[in-house]
Amino acid sequence: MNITRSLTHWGLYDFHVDDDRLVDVTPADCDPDPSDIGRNLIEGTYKKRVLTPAVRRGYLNGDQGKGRGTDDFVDMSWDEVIPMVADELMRVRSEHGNAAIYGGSYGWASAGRFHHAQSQLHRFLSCIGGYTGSRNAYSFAAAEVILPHVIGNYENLLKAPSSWQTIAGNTGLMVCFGGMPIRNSQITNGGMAKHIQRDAMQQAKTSGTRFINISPHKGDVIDELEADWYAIRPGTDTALMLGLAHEIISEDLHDKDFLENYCTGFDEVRRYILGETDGVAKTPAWASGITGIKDSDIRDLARDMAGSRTMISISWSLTRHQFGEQPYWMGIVLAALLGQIGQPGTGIGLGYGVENKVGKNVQKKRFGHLPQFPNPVGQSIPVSRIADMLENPGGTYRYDGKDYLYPDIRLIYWVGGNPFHHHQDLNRLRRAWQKPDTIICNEITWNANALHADIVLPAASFLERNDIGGAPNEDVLVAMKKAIAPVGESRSEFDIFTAIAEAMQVGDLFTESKTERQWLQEVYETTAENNPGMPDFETFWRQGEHHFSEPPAQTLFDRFRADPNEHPLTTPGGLITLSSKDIGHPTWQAPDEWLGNADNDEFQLISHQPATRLHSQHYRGETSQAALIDGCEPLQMNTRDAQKLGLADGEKVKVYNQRGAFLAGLRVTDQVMPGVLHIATGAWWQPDADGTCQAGNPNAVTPDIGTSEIAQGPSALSCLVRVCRP
Ligand SMILES: Nc1nc2c(c(=O)[nH]1)N[C@H]1C(S)=C(S)[C@@H](COP(=O)(O)OP(=O)(O)OC[C@H]3O[C@@H](n4cnc5c(=O)[nH]c(N)nc54)[C@H](O)[C@@H]3O)O[C@H]1N2
Ligand SMILES: Nc1nc2c(c(=O)[nH]1)N[C@H]1C(S)=C(S)[C@@H](COP(=O)(O)OP(=O)(O)OC[C@H]3O[C@@H](n4cnc5c(=O)[nH]c(N)nc54)[C@H](O)[C@@H]3O)O[C@H]1N2
Ligand SMILES: [Mo]
Repeated sequence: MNITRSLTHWGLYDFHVDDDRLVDVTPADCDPDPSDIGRNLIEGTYKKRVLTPAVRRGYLNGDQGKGRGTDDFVDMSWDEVIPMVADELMRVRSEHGNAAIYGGSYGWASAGRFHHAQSQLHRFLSCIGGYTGSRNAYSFAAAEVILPHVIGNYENLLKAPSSWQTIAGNTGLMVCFGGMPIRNSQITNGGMAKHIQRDAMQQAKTSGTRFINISPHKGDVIDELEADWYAIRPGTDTALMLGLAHEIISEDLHDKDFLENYCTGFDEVRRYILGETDGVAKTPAWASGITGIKDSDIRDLARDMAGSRTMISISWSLTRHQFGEQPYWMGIVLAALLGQIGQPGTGIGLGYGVENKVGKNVQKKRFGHLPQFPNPVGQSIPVSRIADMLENPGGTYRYDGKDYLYPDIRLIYWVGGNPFHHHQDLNRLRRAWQKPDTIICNEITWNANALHADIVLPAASFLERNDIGGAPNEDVLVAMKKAIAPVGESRSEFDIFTAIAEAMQVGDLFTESKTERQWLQEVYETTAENNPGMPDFETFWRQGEHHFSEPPAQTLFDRFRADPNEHPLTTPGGLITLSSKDIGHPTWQAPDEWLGNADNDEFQLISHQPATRLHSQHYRGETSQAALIDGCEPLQMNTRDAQKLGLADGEKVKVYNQRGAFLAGLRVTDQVMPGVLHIATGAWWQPDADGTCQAGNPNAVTPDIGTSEIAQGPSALSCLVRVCRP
């Protein structure tokens, strides 16, 4: 038995290998709260593996994409498939230009900084003349675009807000919009050695912080924190914030000095809140009618917030609604009214608990990575406008105040992400996916992503190659040593792109004549140059990991608070922009689909991150499978709703709307509010002949519309559905 330690997005583990087969996965001793997601790897590494290069039968017969998603595949050798890929890339490049190659390839891939799938793809595509890329993330695209206008550099606000250590002992009241579900803290992109969130939350509680959970789901804050639960209709937080602001202003509880010295544009927002510009005063009673929260509760909460040392936390999920820019903007207005931004334990932070790193003491380290060439095409689309782009070549779209044209995509190359898990309205995506001439992907497993491609190249998993892993705002750098031989004929990302680059006569440009080992040494040495006190490469590789010392606690915006002239924000005027001539001010806008316009038998479907896996990865693994009901993803429904529909816990149900349908296993509970359904994302999309997903992927029914013309982010959570027996 060999034990090899390696890193995943969900923690540091020992991989037990017997006769070149992974037989057990145990967490590293140093992790105080390890994640069970790791156990998925034992079976997940082998089940449904792509074992050889494979080409879709209809593609070989020239079916022009018609059979994508339904066809079978023909196994090929690497020697046959590499020239096929190289020739097709060269054909598209010469007939249509490099902009016709879509290499956006969004997705989480695996930990490891060298074989990182998208980095390898982007470097390779830049070597052959470039590609159309994507910008912003599914996670919080709306925030990425609005925050630079409002509060400047958004990175810290989203990923390194004031640390838990400043909350314990300083924060009287923590108001959590979207809660801070502990299931999500299992993850940090890039990996961590220690899960700190549960302990940090409990320490804050012990030191006297009171928690408020504003969410459609009671479980979004752990029971130990004894949070007061304000069940809110999804997508209406902006209205609640406006109601709170109205109460604070009309009771004269707002901090005029802060608004005067650190903000611009308060007067315009104030007039909107009080109803002077549109005749509608955004009173608590008004907000109550929209949010479903009692008028008196809104008034009490507003006074509590103004009378306490208050931290406002807003989960990233609020951005994944139509008009998802607004709650973040309005949340900043609310925090500005309280005037506590930049002081220890108070102000605003976006997404405590969303990933393990959020709320840690963070000093962002500079790590080495695979270097990139500039992309000669220099063009990208907002990440979740992919189906829109494929359907509308030459069409226009508006984004962040400007108009853009969609390119005409002829070839898609996808690695390290699963669009047939992550994109909205998958039936539309499947139709749009018929359009390009060719779709290539490197995949580990035969998931819906692989099944919708023409050419599938088998990728080795992180256990089957050497790499160096770590996240710059976490605590460890790990020598990710190969634990088993590549399964089947799979190859590492670097080997795959090296072979294609060589076939296209750009091998030396792509590899710089360096081996995997030489690249790893370079990645490591860049890291060591930027982080004093690290050993030399050979010692590091032998020792297997380097733990960084913990940086001091941080208070977000403390320097701006101390002297806004000396330390201005990166906004146009250096101050917090509550409103401006260019961008206006935050407003309440009703989404197209929400409980406010639902029919009696409609529900709002919330599709959240899964507790038992990372997105769709290792869906076939044991932790993920153990949580299913009769092979389907569990769907949470309120007890009253289930009684009304005559449905029982454990039953199989069908969830549907005009866009599609999926099956799920019913879980009846009082944790979710009436009118709302809660389901995890990530079940492998498996449509039957009618397009009903048999496994329970909610993106069978979610709407594929941009958040707004500001960010064009995904709006997965603004979604109405009905439920019946299948
Ligand atoms: N309805 C709804 N949809 C959502 C969301 C939601 O809240 N609701 N959330 C959205 C969010 S925030 C996100 S981030 C996305 C996540 O969406 P994705 O990041 O696309 O999801 P993953 O399942 O992590 O996809 C990673 C894929 O990469 C493959 N892979 C892993 N390592 C490697 C490698 O080394 N090489 C190659 N070639 N492949 C590899 C895995 O097999 C897997 O198929 O989903 C979004 N979709
Ligand atoms: N275990 C695990 N952890 C993960 C991931 C994973 O796949 N698995 N994915 C990671 C990724 S990529 C990301 S981006 C983050 C995402 O982190 P979040 O965006 O925080 O994730 P969600 O789980 O979608 O949403 C959190 C909660 O918000 C609530 N909510 C939804 N809509 C509303 C609303 O309109 N108003 C209010 N007040 N509440 C609402 C829901 O009840 C939900 O449980 O999670 C990360 N963590
Ligand atoms: Mo995400």
